[in-house]
Formats: sequence, C-alpha cells, structure tokens
Amino acid sequence: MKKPVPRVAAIHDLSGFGRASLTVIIPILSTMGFQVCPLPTAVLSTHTGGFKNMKIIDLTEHMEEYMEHWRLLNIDFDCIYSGFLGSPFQIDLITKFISHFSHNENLIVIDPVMGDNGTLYQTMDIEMVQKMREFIKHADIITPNFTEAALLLNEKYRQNAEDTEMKSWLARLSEMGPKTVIITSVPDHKSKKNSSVMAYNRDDNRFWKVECDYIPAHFPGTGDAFTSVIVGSMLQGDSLPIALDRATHFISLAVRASYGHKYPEREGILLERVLENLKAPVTVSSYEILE
Ligand code: PXL
Repeated sequence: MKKPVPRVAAIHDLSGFGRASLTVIIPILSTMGFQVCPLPTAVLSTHTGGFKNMKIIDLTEHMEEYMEHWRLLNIDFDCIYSGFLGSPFQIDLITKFISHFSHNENLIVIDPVMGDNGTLYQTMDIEMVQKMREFIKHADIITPNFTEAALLLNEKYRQNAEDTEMKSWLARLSEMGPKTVIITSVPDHKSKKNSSVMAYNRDDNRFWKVECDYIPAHFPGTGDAFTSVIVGSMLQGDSLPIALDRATHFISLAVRASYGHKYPEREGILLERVLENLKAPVTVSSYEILE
C-alpha cells in the first residue's frame, strides 16, 4: 500500500546548538512533505565547527537495539539517508541497516561527511576515510564536498579545479559504486572566489554543473541543508539537474538571508526565515550540461 506521506530514515547526529545535521534535515524534509525518522548516531551539545568543549554522547552501543526494534516493526522507508557518523564501527552497523531495509524501490543517499576546506572535522581520522570508501558503494547517490571527494579519491586538496579534471573525479567516484555523484564547493578555475556544484549520472552518462553565488561567509551545516533538498527533490520526482538547481538556489537564498544579519556564523544559516521557499516551484534555473 502506498504511504500517504513518504518516509526517510535519517542516520545522523543530533547537535543541540548551531544548525547542522538533524536540526536542519528534519525541518527541510518535513517542509518538503516527507516524514523523517531519525536514527541518531550521537548527541552533541553543539556541532564541531567553531565551538570548544562540546559534550558528545556517542550512541554506537545503542544503535543495534534501536535498529532491531525498527526491524521487528517491519518499517518500510522510501529513502535511507546517512551523514555525520560518530565512529568507524557505525559504518558496519549502518551497512547492516542498509542491507536489511533497502529494496529495489528505495533511494540510498550517503553524504560522506568528513571535513571541509581541505581539513578533516575534529572527530574524524584516516580510519574513517578508509571505511567511507567502502561504505559509499552501497549508495545510489553520494554528495561529498570538494574536500571529501579529494579524501575519497586520495587526491590532494587544491584551490582550483578544471572541469575536465572534475569530470574524471565524478566518474571515478561513480565507479566506486554510486550511480549518481554530486560534488559541492568545487573551486572555480577562473575566479578564486567562485565555486560550483558538479554532478554525474552514470545511467545516462551526463555531467551537470551549477555555479554558486559568492558570499564571503562560511556557515556550518549548509552541506546538510544542501543534501536534504537533493533528497526531497529526488523523492518528489525531479530530474537530477532540477534537484541541483533547487538545492543550490535554496542554499544561496539561505546564506543571503543570513549574511545581512550580524550574528556568529557558527550558529548556521537562518533556516527558519527561508524554509517556506522550499514549497515554491523552481523559478530560477541555471544548470549547464558539461560536454
Ligand atoms: O554539517 C556537518 C556536521 C554534522 N554533524 C556534526 C558536525 C558537522 C560539521 O561540522 O560537527 C556534529
């Protein structure tokens, strides 16, 4: 029987302050009309980007029983979406989760959250990177940022990237398993300031690019917001380039709505001010196909 509201299993941490992970994912997907069922990997007092002395409660030892309860309930998910993970062992647990709950009809999205701007997040290490390379083979879609794509491919982080080189990165990441690869924050080779989102779909062998607005600010949690909009957009039946447009323009709007206010960037984008825009049809489309 078709569910009245499609359902997403969201496997991420819950950070109490500083909009990131579940506090971004739940409102975005709910606004887009999806039920979010969180499987929390850890509870943190704040995210790790810019706060000191945060309290971290690793939930690894509780996840198996939590998953077992869902298994007994025989819950069906339209999408399984995982992001920030608290320990390498969690990757083994979530691999089991995916093998149990995945079927031909549902979408598996892995955001290999590990770092940004050329560095690993405080809680990540090389073991996590190695595990992540194995883990992404279970995904239909992955959404690494440029730093994470470089880590997955064992490439050096750099400040600029030619389109031809990025096409090869996208294809190599897809060879590791996922049919669709989306790389965010790709530095522009023409202008040091600009960045773009690039994507590849193996089924039709097409590459896409959307250029992003430049704003001199860095808000944590925008990667989670971006992938959440991609998830919602793909689940509602949009094409890949329209999903890229929708997510890129939503983030750009959210950053613009936030930047004009003076408050610490570590608190994240002012999501509450822009959520309603997710209900609007796509009005600005700027994707390009890369030949
Ligand atoms: O936005 C990614 C993310 C998720 N969860 C935690 C984080 C970060 C990035 O800093 O620290 C706890």
